[in-house]
Amino acid sequence: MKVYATEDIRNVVLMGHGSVGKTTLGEAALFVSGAVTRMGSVEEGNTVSDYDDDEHKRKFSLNLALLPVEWEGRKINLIDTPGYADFVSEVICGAQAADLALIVLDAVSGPEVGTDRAWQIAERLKLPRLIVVNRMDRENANFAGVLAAAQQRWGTKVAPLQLPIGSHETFTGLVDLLHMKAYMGDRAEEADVPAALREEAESLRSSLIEAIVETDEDLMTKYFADEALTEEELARALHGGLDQGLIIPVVCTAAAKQTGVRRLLQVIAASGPSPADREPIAAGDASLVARSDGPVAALVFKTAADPYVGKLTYLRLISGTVTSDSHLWNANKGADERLGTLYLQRGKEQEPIAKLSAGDIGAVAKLAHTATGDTLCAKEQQFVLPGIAFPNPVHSMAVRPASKAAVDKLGPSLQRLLEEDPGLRLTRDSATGEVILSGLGDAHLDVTIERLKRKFNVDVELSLPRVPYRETIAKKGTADYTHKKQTGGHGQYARVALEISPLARGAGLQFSERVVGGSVPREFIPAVEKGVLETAREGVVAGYELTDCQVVLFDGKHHPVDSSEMSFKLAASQALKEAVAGASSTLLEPIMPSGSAPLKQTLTTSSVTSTRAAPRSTASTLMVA
Ligand SMILES: Nc1nc2c(ncn2[C@@H]2O[C@H](COP(=O)(O)OP(=O)(O)OP(=O)(O)O)[C@@H](O)[C@H]2O)c(=O)[nH]1
Ligand SMILES: [Mg+2]
Repeated sequence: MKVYATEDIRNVVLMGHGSVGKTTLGEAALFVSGAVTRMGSVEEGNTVSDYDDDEHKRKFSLNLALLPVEWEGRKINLIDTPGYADFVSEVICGAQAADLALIVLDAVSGPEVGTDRAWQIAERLKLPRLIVVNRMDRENANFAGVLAAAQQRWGTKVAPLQLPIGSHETFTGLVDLLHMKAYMGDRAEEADVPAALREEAESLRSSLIEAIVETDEDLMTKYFADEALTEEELARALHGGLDQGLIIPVVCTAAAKQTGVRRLLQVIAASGPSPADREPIAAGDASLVARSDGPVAALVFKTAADPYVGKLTYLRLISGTVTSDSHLWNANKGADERLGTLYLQRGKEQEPIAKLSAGDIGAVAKLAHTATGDTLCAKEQQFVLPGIAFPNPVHSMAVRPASKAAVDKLGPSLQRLLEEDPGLRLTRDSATGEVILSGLGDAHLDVTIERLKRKFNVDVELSLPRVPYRETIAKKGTADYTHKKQTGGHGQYARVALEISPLARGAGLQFSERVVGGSVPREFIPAVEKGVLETAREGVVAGYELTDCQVVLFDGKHHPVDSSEMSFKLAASQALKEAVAGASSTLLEPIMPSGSAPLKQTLTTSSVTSTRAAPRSTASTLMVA
């Protein structure tokens, strides 16, 4: 593909609820533009976008995919994203690299939960929007109903740019309301507006013109002066209004049949914003605009692992020009990166390209230090672009290697998956010692586990994270335990008497001694303490750490030959267990830090203060070598 100038680039993210036809729309765009010679389908598992085995298996998208097409002198970088909620990080990454959001609606169900999620992301990133009512060939397709629902949800700036001709089996084309022409079939053959639709088209056109006029003062003046408005003027104002988010045009398609797809590409090419139309991006004190002669600044919006070229880094060039075989500086990591070949990425395929103009999207392989959200720039002129904000994980499972072979491979393999998937988190729960994998839902973790197996042949088991309960006591207890093994040869002997008493919540476990007369020689007291602390850590009653009590060694006995540190440690351990057994042991459940709803109290009145027993949220992050 040739190198396109910034003004001729369109970065367009496909967003919306699951299963509304985003991937199919991308596939149809590739097909009608000639980028592919055969149209694949999600059912057959041969679309360019859903190339991952897990996507084939599930028949829905899990990753974002780049689908660049050329149309009417423009390079349209379509970015397909998943509709399934668990994979929203991919949607956020895709939207971060785009200048226009295509909000895809189903022609029967209209706006849905996933649509609202997509809308919020586009709103937060201030992305101009275009609404596509797809699957018009379905039974009960209802363009007018969907349009009304969209206007109700998002206001009058939602305006129809097209009127479908027919629906379901009779959906054969559409009327372009701006030019008042009909475009028939998958090849969008130009025709007159069908007489039966003329009246409806006229009335819709006037509401479209009103919506366009409202975005442009000069045009407003002419309009109210009843002066005629030319199509060029309207097209220019539509472009401006769309770019500023003042108007949200609605078009219609049946992607599976490619009907309406050529006109959609035409609308994007003619009216969609180019990177040069976007607001300057603040990077520290600097303010960057999409100029190829400007300083180099690129945002990394995706990291993928390719079986052939290895780690792939997707970047959106905010400013400047980047060429193959050059060096860039990772401003976040403070490290040099050698860029090998620059690629145009289409699905899983790479096509080498010489350079990228400002505003364009490309990929490079094998960067050493760079992760999603980083900025690449020139070492001499450094910028840090605003990073990418990801939602906090909501679903956590403990992960364990399922076989000996998996033990060493687990850490590095999970790290690789974390690089690719910013929605994942890996932590170690300092309270239970478990490795916790967190994500945006159970499907998210299931897919991650399958990828571990498929990509790295690592078998793991997932289980609900252990709640870091604690054990404590509700009343005083004592125990006097003798450990004795004297069956000839070097025997073992130690007698330990302990007293335990409850302490305030959060006090932890405290050990002290008030041995008199050397009943327990000084050198063995540390062994007693060690025995007490180890047993407390393992838990006495239910295997949870014993806490918030005072343990006092107050008496004991030793044997001049058979006593040793080991025998006193063992005796201390047993003595503690016996003391707890008589002191009304209690299970404590962690409570969330203040301000969050406390978990239900366990058996007794007292509950853990957050200082001693670390609730899950304070778990430390695991660094895998
Ligand atoms: N009848 C009809 N079916 C369509 C059309 N477009 C897509 N489909 C079907 O709708 C289903 C979902 O299509 P996808 O392209 O996977 O939808 P998606 O929005 O990418 O779904 P997610 O990846 O889950 O977000 C598939 O069975 C498609 O064949 C269309 O225009 N008409
Ligand atoms: Mg899809």
